[in-house]
Amino acid sequence: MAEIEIYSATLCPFAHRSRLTLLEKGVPFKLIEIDLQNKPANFLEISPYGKVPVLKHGDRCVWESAIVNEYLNDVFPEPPLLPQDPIQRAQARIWINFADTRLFAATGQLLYGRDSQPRTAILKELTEHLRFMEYEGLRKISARGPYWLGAELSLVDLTFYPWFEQLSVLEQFRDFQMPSGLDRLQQWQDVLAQRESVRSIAKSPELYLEHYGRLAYASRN
Ligand SMILES: N[C@@H](CCC(=O)N[C@@H](CS)C(=O)NCC(=O)O)C(=O)O
Repeated sequence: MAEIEIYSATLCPFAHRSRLTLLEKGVPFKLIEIDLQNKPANFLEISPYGKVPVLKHGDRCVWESAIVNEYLNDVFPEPPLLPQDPIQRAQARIWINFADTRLFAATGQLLYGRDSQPRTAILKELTEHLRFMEYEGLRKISARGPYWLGAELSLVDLTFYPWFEQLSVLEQFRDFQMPSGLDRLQQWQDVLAQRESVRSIAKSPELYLEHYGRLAYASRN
């Protein structure tokens, strides 16, 4: 089997999605940590967008975490991390797209935005996304769970989870408060937190706070 390398950054939630996928697939891989403040000179040859994650499989590279994860699911089909049924598969992809275009997009604006939108508006938007996830997602699709799509773990779980691990940053530096009453979301998070893959790369809230504080996100308060 061609060697697998994953280019990651210690606290990158997107890279964590792909590391979790590799771990859940039980695929051996080499982890290459990139210092994003001091990228290697040849980094663009591996990562044309200059970002992590990038998966190197043999001499080919794949980037963008959602695409990396689907690639891994295609090349290493066991255990399957997307449903076989086309409509359920489409729904899984809709949630993965929701994570990227709504939850993580609003979070990026909150952390790095340059005041194009008032903070209160973004905080409200983020709250609406989380309520949507609870009421249109978990409560409708998988009333009993424990995972996003029901009994089986999927790429949807691995895509969303890293956001929750970094919640302390939004609370501490951006006045975000998790809306109350999102019980299924909390249960789902608790189940994910217990998985071996998640535990093996989990970082503490303090570590995230220390890191983001050092990177001056805190000073844009
Ligand atoms: N849409 C991308 C986002 C990846 C991303 O934004 N990675 C950040 C780190 S968390 C990065 O590499 N930033 C470096 C840069 O933009 O220079 C994905 O899902 O892979």
